[in-house]
Amino acid sequence: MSDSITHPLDDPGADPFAVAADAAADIARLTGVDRHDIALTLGSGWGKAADLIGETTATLAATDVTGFSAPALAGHVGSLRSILTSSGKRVLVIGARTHYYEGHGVRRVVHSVRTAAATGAKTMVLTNGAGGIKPTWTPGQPVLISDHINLTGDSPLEGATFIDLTDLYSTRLRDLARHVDPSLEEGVYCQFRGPQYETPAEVRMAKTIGGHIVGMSTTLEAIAARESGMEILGFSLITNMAAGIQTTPLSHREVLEAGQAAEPVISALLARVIGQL
Ligand code: 8IG
Repeated sequence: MSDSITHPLDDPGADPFAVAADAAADIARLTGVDRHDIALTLGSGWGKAADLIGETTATLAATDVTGFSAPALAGHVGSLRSILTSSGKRVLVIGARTHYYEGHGVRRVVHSVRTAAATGAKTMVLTNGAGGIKPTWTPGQPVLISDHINLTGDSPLEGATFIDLTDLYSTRLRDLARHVDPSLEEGVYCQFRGPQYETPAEVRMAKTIGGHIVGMSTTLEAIAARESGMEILGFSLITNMAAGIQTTPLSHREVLEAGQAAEPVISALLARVIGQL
């Protein structure tokens, strides 16, 4: 990659937390907001939520913030927004996710989470679009993430950093989300490396080992968020039934369309949940 030579996280001697602190200083300077309370990463299908959370006081190009990369994919928005809620909370909305499958390394995948922590955020809300394994689920349905299985074989933790992952997806925050919408179901999220979707056999494996949702993000970010001491809430939008659960081939277009159709409903839900945090 042409930018990899100068990317601050690609220097093996760099301290990723120092780079995150620099990014947080950029955000404070460019937004005029010294500290944020909540961070929200918007995955596919969730993009409209930002408009409903509160008043946007600043919008930044992710590329103006230290260590952030340009978005790899159309449909993924490369911006950061600072939002003021009606209850006076400051929300940092991250519309620029770096995926593990982009191959830039896990430091770049979790940089936004470490930056969010460095801005002061105590709560990390992670959203994504994903495939559903539970046969009762339908495309367009939002579900809470109750736990995860990290199948990337990688970790954002460096060295002998033994981090407890009990109650990683906070029971307290899930209860709060269900208070807003009692019909919310939940499941275990399996992160595959991607970018190919799973084979039907891989989906059967995920089901056998206790998974309900298949996706290509979130678990590495959640681990980094826990390492940084944040409380985590995770949502998946089921945009498609996982391969083999649905009998027709998966297409990226279908995934985007399911996301677009569900967007107003799930965005309103997310905004209401954030209003309760
Ligand atoms: I949207 O079916 C979306 N993202 N791994 N599998 C995986 N990621 C996804 C899927 C899916 N749908």
